[in-house]
Amino acid sequence: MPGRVWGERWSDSASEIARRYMEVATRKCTLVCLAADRRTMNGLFELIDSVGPYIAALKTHVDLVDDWNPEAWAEFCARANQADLLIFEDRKFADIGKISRDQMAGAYDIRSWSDLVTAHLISGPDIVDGLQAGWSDVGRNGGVLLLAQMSSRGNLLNPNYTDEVVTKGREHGGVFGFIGNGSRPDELVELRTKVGKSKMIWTPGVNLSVGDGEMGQRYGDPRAAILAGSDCIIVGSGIHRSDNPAESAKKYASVSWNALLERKL
Ligand code: 5BU
Repeated sequence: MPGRVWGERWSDSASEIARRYMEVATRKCTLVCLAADRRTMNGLFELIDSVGPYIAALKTHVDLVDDWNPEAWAEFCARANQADLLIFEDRKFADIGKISRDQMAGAYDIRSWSDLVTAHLISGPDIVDGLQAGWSDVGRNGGVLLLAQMSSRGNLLNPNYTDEVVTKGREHGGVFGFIGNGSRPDELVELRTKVGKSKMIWTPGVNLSVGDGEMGQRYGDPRAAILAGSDCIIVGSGIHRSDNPAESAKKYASVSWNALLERKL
């Protein structure tokens, strides 16, 4: 069933986690990853309970929750699993391989509950092995999303850097895919050409209302991002700051899913 909508992304994918994502997305008819940027555990619980059915993945910043504690977090992850969601910690690791492996442990123990994490490739390709070792240390599988582009204005990830990241990341089995700039469909088309068909591209910087966000965040149209080659729209304030997060999530779900069906035709 997922093969019919995902085409080569499904048939050419060697990643178990990527397949899991495509299955969840197909089951729930949504290509939305919610950026759950709320700063209290109660705010997070409220959010997951209301929008869980309309999203396929949940993106966290574990270090921005004011009242974080291991018990509440375990409950939050249990609810995410019950809601059939992949858990994605947007930690943007950037250190050498060994330290990245150790950072997967520590107080937050990211390796034990994340399915996906983000990383910069600025320190070289060993970071991917370090992060994969982190998951192996606790007998789990996970996937790394490398930052090939960013949505924020003035970022330093220029086209040459993007090329290097894609060339190195494309061949690595531990790389689930790449972060692309959802606010610029033309850049995404280029990125998709470089990446090929078999790896994921996930995109922050999308919002259904026009205009840009705070502090240099840029936004683009979610449908345009999917048509340009994105496989998942990462939506934060468009959902969690709306008056009715469930209704908004439903809207993003249907826009993203319809765009995927349209892309296949
Ligand atoms: P927003 O509220 O939809 O703007 O939230 C966007 C989220 O995506 C937020 O959690 C950021 O940390 C994350 N993000 C981003 O906005 N741009 C990027 O290039 C990357 C991550 Br990588």
